[in-house]
Amino acid sequence: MSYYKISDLEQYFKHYKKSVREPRKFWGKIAEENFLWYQGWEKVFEFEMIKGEIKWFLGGKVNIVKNCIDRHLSKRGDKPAIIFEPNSIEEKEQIITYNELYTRVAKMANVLRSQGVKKGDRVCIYLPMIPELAVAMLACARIGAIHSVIFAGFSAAAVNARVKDCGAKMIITADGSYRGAKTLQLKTIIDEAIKEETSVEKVLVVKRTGEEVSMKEGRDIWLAPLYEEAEETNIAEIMDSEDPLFILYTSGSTGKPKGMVHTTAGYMVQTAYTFNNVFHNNDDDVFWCTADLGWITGHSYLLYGALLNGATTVLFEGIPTYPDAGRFWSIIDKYKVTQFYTAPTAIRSLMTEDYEHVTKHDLSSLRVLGSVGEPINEEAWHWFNDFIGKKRCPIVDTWWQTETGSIMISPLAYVTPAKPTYATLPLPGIQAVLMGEKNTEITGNQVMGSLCIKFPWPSMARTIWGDHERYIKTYFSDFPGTYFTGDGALRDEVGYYRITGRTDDVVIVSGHNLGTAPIEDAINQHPAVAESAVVGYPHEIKGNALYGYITLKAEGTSRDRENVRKEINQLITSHFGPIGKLDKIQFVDDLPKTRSGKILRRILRSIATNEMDNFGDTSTMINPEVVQHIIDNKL
Ligand code: 6R9
Repeated sequence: MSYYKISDLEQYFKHYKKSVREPRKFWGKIAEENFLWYQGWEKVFEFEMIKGEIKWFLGGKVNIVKNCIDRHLSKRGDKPAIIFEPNSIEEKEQIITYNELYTRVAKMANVLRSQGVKKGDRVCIYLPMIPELAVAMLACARIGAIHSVIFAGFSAAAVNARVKDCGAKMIITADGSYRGAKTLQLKTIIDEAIKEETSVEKVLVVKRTGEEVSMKEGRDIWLAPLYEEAEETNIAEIMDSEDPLFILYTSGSTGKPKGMVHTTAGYMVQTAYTFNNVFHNNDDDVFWCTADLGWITGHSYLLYGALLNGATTVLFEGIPTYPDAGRFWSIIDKYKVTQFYTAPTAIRSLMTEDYEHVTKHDLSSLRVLGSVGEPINEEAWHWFNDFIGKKRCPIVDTWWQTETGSIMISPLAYVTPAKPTYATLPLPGIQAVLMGEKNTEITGNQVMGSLCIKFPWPSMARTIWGDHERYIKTYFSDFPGTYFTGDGALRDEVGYYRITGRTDDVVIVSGHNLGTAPIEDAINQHPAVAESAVVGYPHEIKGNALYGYITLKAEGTSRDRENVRKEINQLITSHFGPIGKLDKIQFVDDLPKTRSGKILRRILRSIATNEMDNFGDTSTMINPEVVQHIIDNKL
């Protein structure tokens, strides 16, 4: 019996039960049968949740890049590993086979070693979505250096905070990057970020745009001449299962970002396993995840999960609207993409565009659609299903986090059923529970609570870099004995989970707990509405009342605002009764968002409650200019 691929619903339940009853056997077998180890482990896991101490595959020796590349070479050497689609449609794509990827990674690894990078050193990577980014991550992992990718849109201050926090020895960057019609100067931002003394000894610069850059003697080096000279083979470092693989920063609601530390073997085993099952992976597939490699979704599925399974993965440098709003659909057509994995924010924005952008392209290669990052509202779900998947592609609404490393709750394409706005069932190995006050588990169905996981899983982040106390406090203290996700969820009559948003997005109106995500979902069904965000603010009588920030579709802006207001509240009433009605509705041009597309409800809540002097950590915001505009027009 192999547990690596689930074939049908019945088997899903069997595997799930096995994973709960005999987790050692379940994960042990998956790890043993599907990966290359230098040396097997002595113990599958060991943990103490209260102390946030979790270890998997103890004593095992492994290198994740040997598993991503080397072991595929005999069978799949000529198969495309990475398809690179540049920002400009004038520039030619690159089809990088597994053989070619081996050579590129080996050369880059040799360059890094020649520049003094050793096992355990931290390397920050600040690169656009070009092959060098993937290659740099893999090269670090190959030699045991800990990569920390910083999204190449972050400000100098945000880079500075991250570089300092992890004590990076090297930064890998580029002269500049292309984003749609714009060019950004990356090297200048790095210069600014490390203008004062930091731990950084070397800055390795990739040439991309041909921008003029200043090179600091002794610190800054061009990659190209070193890379040309580098040897084409490389001996990988032998890593312990629990050696750190990477640090990835995720924003905290207050204070400084958290450097989540992921380790080698558990991360490898579970990203591979979930990729294979959630996306119904077949050998001739072309997988496309639109997330940037600077996010966990890019790490786990665009890169590691895909390569671990020997799949072909698309790396797209540009943006969905350049040169026109049909770019995504043209890429699907061009490479005959079979799995398309994107975010609700992208879907919501593309569905407001002319439908001709879609119909111009042949999307018949698609087999699976995926969504991640935020609750997907019903309207977006149906548009995705009807117009992109033509009702023949299962949609996997995948719930997970930077901290969880891999997908936790999601339909499995062609195996378990989907239900709009529901992440549905936990994957085998994931013991999801809903917790209520006083640390009690809420059992039964048709209930709501704080989403926790009561048993460890292999790809859990092991700590916050340099701050284990904060790790314990954030994830293991609210509901001792479990991992607390920070999200609220409800479980329906058949046991499917629906994520209702962060628990701080729950508003108590006249004593009723209202999750804001389902209310937004109702609002978004209004034909004039593009996007919405609902937050609570104090109210004399009700305790709290609801404040909605709403953007309208292009054709919606000409409609009478008062009517739209009324209709929105009628819609909400029809779903939740009058309790869910918004007391205030402000129409805005845009909502503040993180660079990965999440609506920053925290900021909107501060505005609604008049606490505008402290917005917390705003370094991840992509459009700070909209905030002032919203404040100026506040109701
Ligand atoms: C993978 C990723 C994690 C938070 C998470 C939750 C929200 C992610 C979701 C979802 C509803 C989904 N989230 N996927 N909410 N449905 N399918 O996004 O990681 O950037 O760390 O964010 O995103 O609130 O707790 P990360």
